[in-house]
Amino acid sequence: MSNYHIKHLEEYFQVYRKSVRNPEAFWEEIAEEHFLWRKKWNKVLSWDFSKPEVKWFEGAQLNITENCIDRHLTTRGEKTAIIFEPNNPEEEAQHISYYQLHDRVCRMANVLKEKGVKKGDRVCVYLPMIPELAITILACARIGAIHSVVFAGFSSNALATRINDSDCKIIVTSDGSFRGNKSIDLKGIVDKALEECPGIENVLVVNRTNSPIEMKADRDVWLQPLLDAAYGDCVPEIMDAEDPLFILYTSGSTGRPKGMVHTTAGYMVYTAYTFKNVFQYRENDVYWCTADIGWITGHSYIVYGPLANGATTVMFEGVPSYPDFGRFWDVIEKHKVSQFYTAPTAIRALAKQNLEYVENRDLSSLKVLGSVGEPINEEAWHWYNNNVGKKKSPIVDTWWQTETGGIMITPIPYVTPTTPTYATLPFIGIQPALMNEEGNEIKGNQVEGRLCIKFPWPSIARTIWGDHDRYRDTYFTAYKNNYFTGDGALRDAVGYYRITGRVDDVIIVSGHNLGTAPIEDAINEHPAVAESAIVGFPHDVKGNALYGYVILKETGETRDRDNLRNEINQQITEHIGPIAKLDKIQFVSGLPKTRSGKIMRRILRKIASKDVSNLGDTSTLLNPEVVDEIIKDAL
Ligand code: 6R9
Repeated sequence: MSNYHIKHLEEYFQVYRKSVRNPEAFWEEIAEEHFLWRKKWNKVLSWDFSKPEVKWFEGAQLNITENCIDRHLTTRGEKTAIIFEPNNPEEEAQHISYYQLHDRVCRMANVLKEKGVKKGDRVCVYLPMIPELAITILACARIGAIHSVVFAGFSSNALATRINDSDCKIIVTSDGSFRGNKSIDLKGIVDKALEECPGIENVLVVNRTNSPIEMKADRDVWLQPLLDAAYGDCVPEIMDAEDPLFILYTSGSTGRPKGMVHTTAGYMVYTAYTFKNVFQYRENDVYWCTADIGWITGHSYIVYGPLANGATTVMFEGVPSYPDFGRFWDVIEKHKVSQFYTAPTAIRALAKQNLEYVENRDLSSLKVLGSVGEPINEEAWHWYNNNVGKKKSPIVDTWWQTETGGIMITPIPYVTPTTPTYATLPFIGIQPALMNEEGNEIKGNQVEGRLCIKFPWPSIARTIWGDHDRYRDTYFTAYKNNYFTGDGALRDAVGYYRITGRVDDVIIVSGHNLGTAPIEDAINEHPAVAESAIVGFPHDVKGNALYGYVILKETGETRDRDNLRNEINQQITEHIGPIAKLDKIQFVSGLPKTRSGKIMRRILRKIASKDVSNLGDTSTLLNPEVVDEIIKDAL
């Protein structure tokens, strides 16, 4: 068990040094000791960031579900793998043991096979946070199919784009989903999306809400009867280390979403090892991550990381405000949660509520608190620390990305002293670098720059599905021989990192990454709109909210401005989903542009955040006069 569980700061530094001096020896030892392989690797790592190409554990064979399920059956068969906490607290929670998980995953795997799904095929999964979601992705992994989960809050347009981008032939969905006191017609969204997706041959439907839906003959079928009839064992497909495990889409600076491809062995090793250390997980702890499996956090730290460690992981279907703002604390008390991992936006929303919601619950089971998705501000950090952790549970502020697969910069609880707003130190094996605008590394402490990673780690995404050039251009071109994260960061006097935010055209709203381009494209489709630009501005719950500047066509448009605003937001909801709606929409006659025609977002950002004292030099703009007009009418 050497090096697997880090227990004090000196050990962290020791293991860290070892991991960067000889990464191959380090990761080989972790891989040897803690996982089940059908065949060992010939080479631990080969890489070249200029191509870019990264391969870990080449030549090895395995199936990740044997590591996440089968190997626990002898020692932990009766242990609860997944606790399902339904949206409605009156509905009973489900405890799914490792035995039961094995049975359910195998049945689902057999159903997929019967529907013709083979190794390497892409399976789209559009499900709410119900056990079938975890079971379906594990079933894909069982048979070597590549899952592509689409967050069930995305619109039919966004779903269709993702289905077509990766050529999925089958989709698993449900009749509807429960969110607080609402129920959402998921199947209706799927039906609409599929009008644009000729490649989909089969739709498997989970019955969750019992709402009336249409079932298209020869295409749609209810899942449960198939599961009941299926055999409860399924021989795992033996996969190569670098076979793709899944595709997960993330927003970029340009219109099309990027289908990040993660492969099998490295992803497994890194998510399992980080899970164990970042949450200091011990046998019999109950771990709860509130993310949705539609995001990377759910993939790595609800499903794969915890299950690879034989942990008990909670899946929560609901929302923090239903039936009231005490729900999170109820769930912690009810299931005696030891590690709780959530997002700053949720913390800020809960911190606004009456303190009684937290104070009246028994939260004494908690040992570790986590934060992820965006920078956590000082106020939220202290509220979390004082009221949830009672100053006894360390907060791990974990920085990472869809592209990195696992946690990259983070404290290790009870090991790394924490400082509010600092993600602190690189995790074992991670070699960050800060770069200046000229593309050179800034050495030493008390410096600020663009955050890059110098050396590959096992769970780095290997490509963008179908577009390796875009992968190279987005991540490996700005800083030679480095992976560029898109974030800015500073390193303080003791070497702690603080993430300062995105330096590209991605805005993080309530922890969701949103690219400006797809939202602007959606707005511009409105018949009255000529052009638009959106920027983020500070929001006390969402972190950032969206501010849109919209130029209308000169058609003598006389419609009520508020109606137009609603229509524009409706347009965004249809194209992307309600998460991308604008909080403020200002109609303008022009947008500040450089002489080369690039919108000066820096100026628009300042106006949106009501900070117009220092706009910098605007005289070089193509149309400086428009700036005064925008300031005068700002919302
Ligand atoms: C895991 C996840 C990635 C972007 C990332 C950064 C921001 C995530 C953060 C954080 C500051 C943290 N981010 N964690 N910023 N502190 N602890 O969120 O992946 O959805 O791909 O977002 O989120 O800007 O680049 P993803």
